Amino acid sequence: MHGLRLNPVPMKELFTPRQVARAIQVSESSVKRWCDKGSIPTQYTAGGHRRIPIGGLLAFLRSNRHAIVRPELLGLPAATGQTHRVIDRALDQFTEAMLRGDEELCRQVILDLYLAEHRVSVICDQVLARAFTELGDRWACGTIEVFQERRGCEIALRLLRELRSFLPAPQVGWPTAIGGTAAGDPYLLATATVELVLRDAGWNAVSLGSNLPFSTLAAAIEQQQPRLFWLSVSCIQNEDEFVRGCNELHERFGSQTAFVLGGRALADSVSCRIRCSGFCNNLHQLESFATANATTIAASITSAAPIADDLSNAPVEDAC
Ligand code: B12
Repeated sequence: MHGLRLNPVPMKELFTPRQVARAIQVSESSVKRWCDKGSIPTQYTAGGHRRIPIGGLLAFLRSNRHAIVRPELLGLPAATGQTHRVIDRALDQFTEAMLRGDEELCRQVILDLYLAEHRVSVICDQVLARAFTELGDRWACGTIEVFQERRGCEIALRLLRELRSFLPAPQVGWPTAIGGTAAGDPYLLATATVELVLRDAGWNAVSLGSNLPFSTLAAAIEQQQPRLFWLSVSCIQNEDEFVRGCNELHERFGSQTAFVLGGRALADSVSCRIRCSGFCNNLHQLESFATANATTIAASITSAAPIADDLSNAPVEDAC
C-alpha cells in the first residue's frame, strides 16, 4: 500500500507479527492477515518472514483507532495509546514535563496526539511551538533556568526525529523540498517541524539545518533542484543583507522552485521587500499549501503572496 520505499527500515528496527499481536492483544494470524492484505506495511526477511516497521504499524493503529495494550513491547512509553488527549491539556502536560526534563512523558503526550489522529502540523503548531513560547516567556521573566530551556530543545529535537521515523518514508515520485535557516539564525526546531509537516504531506523534504550562508543555500538548490525551498526565519542579523540574499536566490532559482518563508522574525517591514512564492505564519498554512500544490506548485506560483489557509483556490496577490 505504500508503494516503493526509498529506504527500507533496517531489520533490527522491525517487529515480528507475534510481537505486534502481543502488544495490541489480537491473534498472530490477524496480524499476518493484515500484513498480507497490505493494511500493515510489511518487509520480508531473506527467508520470507514478515517484519513490521513501527511507523507503518502506528499509521495502521491510528487510522483504525486500535488500542495499544502493551506499548512497552514496541519500545513505546508505558501508557501510550491509552489516554485520549485534547490539545490544551496536552499542551499543559507537555510544557510542565519539558520543564522537569521528563522526556518519557513528553514522548507519550506527543505519541498519544499522533495516535489520536491529530495532524503533525497541529501537534507542532499547537503543542510544541506554544510550549516553547511559554518556556521563552518564563526564561525572560527569570522563573526558569537556561538549562531547562536548552534541555527542552534537546528533548524536542529527539521527539521530532522519532516522529519523522514513524512517517512513511518518501517514495519515488514525491516532489523534493529543502530548506533551513540563514546565517546568524541558530534556531533548529522550527525548520525541523517544517520538514516533518512537508513529509506528512507527501513531500521528500529534508531540512538542511541552521545557520546556513546564502552561498551554500544556493549550492544546495543547484544540486538538489527542489520543487520547494523554505526558509525558517527566527532572527535576522542584518536586514539588508538578509533581503538581498533572499532576493538573489529567488532571482536565480525562482522560476523552477517555489520559495516559502515563515517564522517569527518575518516582520512586515522585511517581508514586503522579499520576493518569494509565499509567507506562512504557521505549519497549518504550509500544510494546506503543500498538500494542494504537491504536483503543481512550481508552475503555479511565481509572485510573493501571504499564504491563505485554503490556498488551492486562493488568488496569488502582492504581499505588500
Ligand atoms: C529555544 C530558543 C532559543 C535557542 C534555540 C536553540 C536551537 N538550537 O534551536 C537558543 C539558545 C539558540 C536561543 C538564543 C537566543 N534567544 Co531564544 N528562544 C528560544 C525559544 C524558547 C523557542 C524557539 C523555538 O524553537 N520554538 C519552537 C518552534 C517550533 O516554534 P517557532 O519558532 O515559533 O516556529 C513556529 C512558527 O513561527 C512557524 N515557522 C517558523 N519557521 C517557519 C518556516 C516556514 C516555512 C513555515 C511555514 C512556518 C514556520 O511554525 C513553527 C511551528 O508553529 C524562543 C521563545 C519563543 N517565543 O519562540 C526564545 C526567543 C525567540 N529567544 C529570545 C532571545 C532574547 C534569545 C537570545 C538573544 C538570548 C541571549 N541573550 O542569548 C539568543 C539570540 C540568538 C540569536 N542569534 O538570535 C527571545 C526573542 C525576543 C525578541 N523579541 O526577539 C525569545 C522570544 C524568548 C523570550 N520570550 O524572550 N533561543
